[in-house]
Amino acid sequence: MSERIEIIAGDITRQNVDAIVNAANCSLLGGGGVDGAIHRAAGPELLAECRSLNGCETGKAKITRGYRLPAKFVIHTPGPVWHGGSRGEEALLASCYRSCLELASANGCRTIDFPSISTGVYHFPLEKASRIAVGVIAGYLAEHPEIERARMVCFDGRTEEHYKKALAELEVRL
Ligand code: AR6
Repeated sequence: MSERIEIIAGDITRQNVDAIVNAANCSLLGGGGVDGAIHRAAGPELLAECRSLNGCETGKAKITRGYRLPAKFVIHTPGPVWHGGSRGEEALLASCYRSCLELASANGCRTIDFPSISTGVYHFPLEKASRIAVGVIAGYLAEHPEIERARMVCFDGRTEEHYKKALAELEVRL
């Protein structure tokens, strides 16, 4: 299934896919980083729909329309803040990816793009985060042929390199 996973460099707000994922916070009412970029590009209707959702727990996900984005849907997931690893951060990050993929399947999405959840302001170590992300995505795709392609859209070169390495290591193990 790993040929259905791609790592690309780019801006997730520009991607023409069924769903993009937003690395949100529990309020779902916007913020900085990729969250701010998605809200700016989608327009105020996105915030209006998010207000009706009553927030979201860390590790879970909620879906909205994409409004002015090329993507049809936005799947919002609050990642864990990194506190050193003793507060269940790894399991919570895995749960973010899984919850987003489940929502994508439930809503008929065949293509989904992820940002690097939690590795910005939330300071999750990139090496660990990239292994978790590609591991969960590969496992899910193996069981779910309805998802044709999942991509990690990396905003900087360091992030892209880590995800490419994690995917290459996974392919060696498969
Ligand atoms: N496209 C793709 N990736 C992006 C983009 C973009 N347009 N912009 C930034 N990134 P962060 P977090 C990358 O901090 O760590 C927000 O305020 C960025 O370079 O956006 O999960 C929320 O409201 C990094 O690699 O998300 C929360 O409060 C990755 O996206 C909090 O930040 C994630 O960085 C969530 O923190």
